[in-house]
Amino acid sequence: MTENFQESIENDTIAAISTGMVTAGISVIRVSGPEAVDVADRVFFCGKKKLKEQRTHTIHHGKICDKSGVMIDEVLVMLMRAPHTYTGEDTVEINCHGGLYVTTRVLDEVVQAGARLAHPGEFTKRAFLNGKMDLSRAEAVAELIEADNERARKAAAGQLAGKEEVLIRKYQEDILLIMAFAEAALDDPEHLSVDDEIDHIKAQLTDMLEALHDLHRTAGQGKLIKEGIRTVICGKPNAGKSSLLNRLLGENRSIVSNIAGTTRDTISEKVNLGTFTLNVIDTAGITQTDDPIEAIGVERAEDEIEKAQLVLYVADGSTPLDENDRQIARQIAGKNVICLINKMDLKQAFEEKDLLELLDEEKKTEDRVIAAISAKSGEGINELKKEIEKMFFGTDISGQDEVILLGKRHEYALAEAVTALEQTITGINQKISEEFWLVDLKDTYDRLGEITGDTVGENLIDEIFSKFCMGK
Ligand SMILES: Nc1nc2c(ncn2[C@@H]2O[C@H](COP(=O)(O)OP(=O)(O)OP(=O)(O)O)[C@@H](O)[C@H]2O)c(=O)[nH]1
Ligand SMILES: [Mg+2]
Repeated sequence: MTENFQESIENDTIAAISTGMVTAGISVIRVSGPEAVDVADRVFFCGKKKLKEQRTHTIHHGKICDKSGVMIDEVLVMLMRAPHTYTGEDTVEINCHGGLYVTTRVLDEVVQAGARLAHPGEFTKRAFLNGKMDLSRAEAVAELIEADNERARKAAAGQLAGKEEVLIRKYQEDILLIMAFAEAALDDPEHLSVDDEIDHIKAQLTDMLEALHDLHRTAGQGKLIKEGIRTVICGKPNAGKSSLLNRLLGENRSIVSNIAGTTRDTISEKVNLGTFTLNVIDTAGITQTDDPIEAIGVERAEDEIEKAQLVLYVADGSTPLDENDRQIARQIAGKNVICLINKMDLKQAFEEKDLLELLDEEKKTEDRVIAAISAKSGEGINELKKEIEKMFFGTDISGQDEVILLGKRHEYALAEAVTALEQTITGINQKISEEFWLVDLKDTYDRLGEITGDTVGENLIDEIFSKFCMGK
């Protein structure tokens, strides 16, 4: 439980730069701990005013000075007293000017005045240890900072708002009630009987198992949202693959030319499409070739198709389908494919049904869509984004409401909870004595507790917070 760690809270005052280490208009230096206000009073001057005598949650204008009284910067200071602060401790935030040097100088003064430099994630760790948030919400802070698309932000914000915690604690509560009843029945067999309630208990646990399975399945989505969809752009030479990458990126990253075989090696880029992210690999055109270098490129393209979660097959709409397209159709069989008929701005040399026929002659692709685009003009690109979103997430962003597991730790803990719950139900089905299946049920409870942080060890807590950024 959180209380187990209470004695291990280091009772000193910590400080760090909470804004990024880049030159900016303003930087924030956060100071937290029992001495935070005294430390600030040693470096902050505003006439005769002492922060110690001021009300909580007030802002003060003044200057930070060194020991000899020379001004280092003109600042705004936010005074926030425990317990209504992020860490649950007395906190002072100094808004100074955002030059790297001046910010570091202000931090130096704060440290010389008695604060210790904070470790990465130490403010949030204190928030957790002081019971301001459960572990799932504390981790959501890091997820939110790292989020690079709207789906990731939304999932992290939901977790920060406690959506996952509330859900997990609800299951824990249900388990606790069953355990309490079973244990009461063991103590008082004359008046209470588990056997009388066993069908009801089993039904309840079976429903819970289904819900936990569903929740566990969201981890796949979480991974896609966080890490991006591994996407390969393939097609025959000159089809417009590199033009498509450039169009998606909004910049000329990959060399485009009318010479077939321009792209020789694979090129990887992270493409942020607003609501989700693609990890796109542009490849060499697939063709039969005697050129040994081009052949290596083709081999790499084929390897990338194997590993891809999404294949964007670019067909050149201005030239007839040929043997190269047939070879590609074989390569992409069984994958999630979006077939793009590119160069829709030019006279078309074949129709959509011709491409469908070609694909169907080869093995059927898992899930495929055909769309016309022009990588050159950008026509059809928005529709392409929508198709990808539909293929991987089912709905647009407004439909993303459920809790989505972010992070392996949550996924593993939940998988173990599912296993323990399955064992509980198996035990009940086998009519073993409740003392035995109660052990598995308690295990389910504990595994769920790993997500909220109720049942994790101190080492794990340290490990989790050490991955946070400095100043958070
Ligand atoms: N009209 C028109 N031309 C396009 C379009 N897309 C690409 N092109 C042109 O087609 C040629 C080949 O484009 P690339 O993007 O280099 O094609 P690629 O598939 O990467 O070619 P390789 O790397 O050689 O395999 C260039 O001259 C592009 O300007 C399009 O939508 N319309
Ligand atoms: Mg190319």
